[in-house]
Amino acid sequence: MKMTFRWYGESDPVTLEYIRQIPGMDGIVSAIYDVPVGEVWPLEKLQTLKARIEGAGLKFDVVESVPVHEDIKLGKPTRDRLIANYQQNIRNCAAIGIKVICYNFMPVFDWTRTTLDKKLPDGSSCLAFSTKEVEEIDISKGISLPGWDSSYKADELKALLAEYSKIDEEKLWEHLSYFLKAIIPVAEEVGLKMAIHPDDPPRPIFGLPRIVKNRDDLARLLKIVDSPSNGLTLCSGSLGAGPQNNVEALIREFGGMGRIFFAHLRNVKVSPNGDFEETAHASACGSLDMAALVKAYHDTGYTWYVRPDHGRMIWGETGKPGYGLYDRALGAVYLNGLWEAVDKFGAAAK
Ligand SMILES: [Mn+2]
Repeated sequence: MKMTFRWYGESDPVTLEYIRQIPGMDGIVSAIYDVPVGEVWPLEKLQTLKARIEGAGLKFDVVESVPVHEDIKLGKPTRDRLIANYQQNIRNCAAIGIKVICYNFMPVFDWTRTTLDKKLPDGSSCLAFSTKEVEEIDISKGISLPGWDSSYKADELKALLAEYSKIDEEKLWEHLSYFLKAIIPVAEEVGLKMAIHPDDPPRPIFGLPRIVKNRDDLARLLKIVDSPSNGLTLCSGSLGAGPQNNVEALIREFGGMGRIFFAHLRNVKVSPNGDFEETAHASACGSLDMAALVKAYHDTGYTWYVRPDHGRMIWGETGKPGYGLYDRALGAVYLNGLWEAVDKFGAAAK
């Protein structure tokens, strides 16, 4: 297991120099943020980013994410040009030594929360999701969701949602298959792993289809192109927010197949009605048994990348919700501690 930390580039208030001081931190997960979705990331930009990260004493092996253009998800005629660009992005990433690309196939909305600063009893704040609040949103009037800084104007969003009204789950699967069949051979050729991030939360929202939300979806996806380059980002917080998902079993099944290349390890406190909040990483703070998850990775011989996922805002820190320094650093150290304990004593204890 290699510990990494997400960094949003030079505008990120959390500096590489601080990240380097987290004990056991090995690498940075980042992306090119100033190229429009669907276009090619110039090699020079990737080289500059890599040099900056390595100059700070960290590795740059994982890109999160190369976003997938909506036209690809919608299966529009323009998709072939956009897929060719995506193929070129895979080649460019491989050319600078990237080993894993994380991406997702969620229509329109990426991760969705209803609040970014839910106050917890200890005075910290976290991201949270309320099913009732989401159900009350009338999308015909436009959507303003916290943290969702879309470049769409209200009428553009309306048009996009209208296009998706013709796309059901099976159609979206067709479009994902078309995409995978085009990009996985390229990833294979350049020796890079594609790792899809599950839907967050793992259920349809606003009537939009979501197809990467449970065990059967993950198994189906891996079979579409049965290649060692077609793999998963297993996000415990995203999948764990679905009562249908046993995250430990998913790690054992898909990790056992050697198809998990990136692990997002965070805890989440789930209510029976589907509401959830993002807690501190420790098992005692949420619904997931983090020690059992780490042990499952260890048992499957996991050698790939891991990162703490979102953290709370603590100790008066301000900044990008979910992506402060302190709580994620605590998460990284905790996860490294669990790994060391399992590594040294896990086998004997079993
Ligand atoms: Mn995640």
